[in-house]
Amino acid sequence: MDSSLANRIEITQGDITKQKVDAIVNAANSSLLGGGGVDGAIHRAGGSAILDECRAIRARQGGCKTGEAVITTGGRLPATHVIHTVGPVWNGGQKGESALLAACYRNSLRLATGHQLASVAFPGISTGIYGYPKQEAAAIAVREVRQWLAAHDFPRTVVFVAFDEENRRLYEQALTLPALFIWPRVGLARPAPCVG
Ligand code: AR6
Repeated sequence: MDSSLANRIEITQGDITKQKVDAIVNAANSSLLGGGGVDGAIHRAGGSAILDECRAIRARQGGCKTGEAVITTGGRLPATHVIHTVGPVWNGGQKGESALLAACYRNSLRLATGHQLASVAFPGISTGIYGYPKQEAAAIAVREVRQWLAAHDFPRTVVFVAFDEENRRLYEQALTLPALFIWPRVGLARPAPCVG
């Protein structure tokens, strides 16, 4: 990786609600009204100011579609903002999941750039309740962040927050792979069967 880019990407293990960054990204659902997993943890730690702004966004635009993102205050969190993005539910990999997951990262980063936020922390969008395979999700996250940072000055730094040891390893692995490499799973031509 380009060394200046490498300096702008970090991996940390732990609870994203504790991150002192300009924005943490929430793995939300399209209602924007909260839920379990990291979404529940963010709303609990950040308090009602986040939900109030989510409700106002719902009133304006009717929630948030899969792959899109919206931004609110961080409320009581150490982070000043929360970027809420809605990841795809894993459905076998043939339902456009990878493009939607990539869009989550790009649209979240677009908001960070637009607000000139210096630092953004991402959890593994879709890799919990939504069931996205973690290795592929980490590769997509790393690819999208690299591409975005290479083309934009903001955010200066992106932190991948791994909730556990396994996820931390997967991010480390994805960062050591050549840019644009995504583990093959589906859609590859299979060798022709041997006949006769
Ligand atoms: N800090 C960092 N990562 C976390 C934390 C935390 N505090 N808690 C969980 N993770 P998930 P999804 C990791 O299920 O799959 C909600 O109900 C977790 O280990 O939170 O996108 C929403 O409302 C996993 O790797 O999000 C939606 O309905 C990753 O965060 C739905 O779940 C994402 O897991 C979204 O499902």
